[in-house]
Amino acid sequence: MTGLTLYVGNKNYSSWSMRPWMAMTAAGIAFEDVVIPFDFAAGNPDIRAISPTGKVPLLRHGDLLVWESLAIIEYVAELFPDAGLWPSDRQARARARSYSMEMLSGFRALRGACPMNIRRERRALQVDADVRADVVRIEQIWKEALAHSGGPFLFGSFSAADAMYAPVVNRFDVYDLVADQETLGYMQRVKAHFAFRKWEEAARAEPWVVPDDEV
Ligand SMILES: N[C@@H](CCC(=O)N[C@@H](CS)C(=O)NCC(=O)O)C(=O)O
Repeated sequence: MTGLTLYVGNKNYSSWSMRPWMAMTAAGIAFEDVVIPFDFAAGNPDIRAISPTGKVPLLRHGDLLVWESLAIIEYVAELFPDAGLWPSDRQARARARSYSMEMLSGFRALRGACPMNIRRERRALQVDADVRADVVRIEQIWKEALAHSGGPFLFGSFSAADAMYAPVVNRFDVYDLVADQETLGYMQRVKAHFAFRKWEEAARAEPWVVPDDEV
C-alpha cells in the first residue's frame, strides 16, 4: 500500500476533487478514497476538522497534509516519478503546467455559471460573453496541445493536464457549450477514459443533491 489517503467531496459536484483523483487513478497510483460530502448549507464540519482551508481535495501521507488540487498532483508526481503524471519532455511539461495553472487560477466566469454536475441531463444553457470567452480560450488550449502532441490526449498519453480539464469536459457536455468536432472528439476520449467512467459511476450512485449547483 502507498499509505496515501485522498479526501474528496461529492463526486457529482466536486470539480477540484476530481482533478487529483483522476490524475492518480489514471496513473495507477493506489490510494484510499474518502468522500466527505458538502451537503450542508454552511459546509461540512468534517472537512473543516481535517483541512487547513476547510476545503477538499486533501491528501494525507503519514503526518503530512497536502491541500490544493495541483499541489497534490505535484507531490504525487514527485513520489512516483515513473508514473507519467506529467509529460516526460521538459518543454511539454512546462506547457502542461502552464495550462494547468491557467485552469487553477482562471475561467471564473465558466466555473461560476456552470458548476460541474456529472448527473445533469444535457440541456443547453444561455451564457454571457464572459463565459463564452472562457469557452473559446479553453478550446484554443485543447486544439493547440492536440496539434502539438498528435493526441489522443493533450500531451499524447493521458496526463495531469487532462485531469485538470476533466471537469470542464463535463461542463461543456452537460450545458451543451461547444459544437466543434475536434473539441467534441477530445471530450469523447476523456469521457471514455476508465478513470472518468469510474468517477462518473460513483457520482451517479451518490444520494446528495446540492441545490446551488443545480443550474
Ligand atoms: N483551489 C482549491 C479549491 C478547493 C475547493 O474549492 N473545494 C471545494 C469543493 S470543489 C470545497 O471544498 N468546498 C467545500 C466548502 O467550501 O465548504 C483546490 O484547487 O483544491
